Amino acid sequence: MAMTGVLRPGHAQLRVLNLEDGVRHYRDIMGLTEMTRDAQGRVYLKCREEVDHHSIILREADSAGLDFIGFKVLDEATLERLERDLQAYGVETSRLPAGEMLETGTRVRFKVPSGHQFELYAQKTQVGNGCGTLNPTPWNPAATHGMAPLRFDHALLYGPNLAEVHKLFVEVLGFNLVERVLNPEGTANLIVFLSCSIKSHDIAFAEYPEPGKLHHCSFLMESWEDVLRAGDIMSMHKVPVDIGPTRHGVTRGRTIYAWDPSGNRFETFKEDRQPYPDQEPLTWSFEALGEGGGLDYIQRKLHETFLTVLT
Ligand code: M3P
Ligand code: FE
Repeated sequence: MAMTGVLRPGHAQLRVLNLEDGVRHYRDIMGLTEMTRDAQGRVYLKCREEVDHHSIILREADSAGLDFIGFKVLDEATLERLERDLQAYGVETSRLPAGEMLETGTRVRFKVPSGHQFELYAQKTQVGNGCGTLNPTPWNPAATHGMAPLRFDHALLYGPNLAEVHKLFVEVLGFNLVERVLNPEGTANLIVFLSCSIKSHDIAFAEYPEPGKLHHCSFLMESWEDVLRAGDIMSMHKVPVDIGPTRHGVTRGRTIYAWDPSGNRFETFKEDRQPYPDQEPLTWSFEALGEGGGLDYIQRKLHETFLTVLT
């Protein structure tokens, strides 16, 4: 086993303005499975290939956006080590007890300089993907409905202090830079795509004055055909679409950006690269983000919503 440390984004808690509208979107239209609700009224949903208990948690609130993202780490010893490493680096951490989030062990919570809350955890009840573990089926018909994303894949977050956040993820959490977009002056990064695996990104950050903003949560689709089919379903249900279907030049992902009923942007996405950590990072100029097809490789334009519409 070569993957140690931080394994992957395991959950995101989203704020929605109306809980049942949110549930209709994520459960009935996107096709996640509702797993449970807790005493606070939060709804836990699972993507079909996630083997742990849940991928997305919805919390009703007066403003939309992201409460936090949780990364799963290898084991309890890794959790304790990373907690110590964060503290030694000067990051304040706190512990949420096992069970505060249902079916989930102790979480180590911390805020990064962009204003976003993250947490690390080592344990979440493994419920499986319904395919079995002995002579498994390739997919689970009972869990394959709606857009049928495989898993919660990554998020793009906007906030200040990009260089500090980038450094923390690389030096403490063991991520590597896969791609970046430079600012208009070419003097610093505007967006960084960071991976703790061989995905094109497990998390991405963009420089932005206001802290703690969500650009999108992304859901991995099985195929490009499934991205287009998700687009059909968006249209059938009048889900407002932002960009696509198209390809991002940056990361090469094939994509649609659209909005949930609270205005949180989500992405249906087919991964298209496998950047091992020995590969040199790819750099895009700010002009190339638009005209060079970084954002939209097919239309080659910088859609204005990309830089401005956030929750
Ligand atoms: C994604 C993705 C840009 C591309 C964004 C890419 C900033 O959202 O998931 O690959 O141009
Ligand atoms: Fe994305």
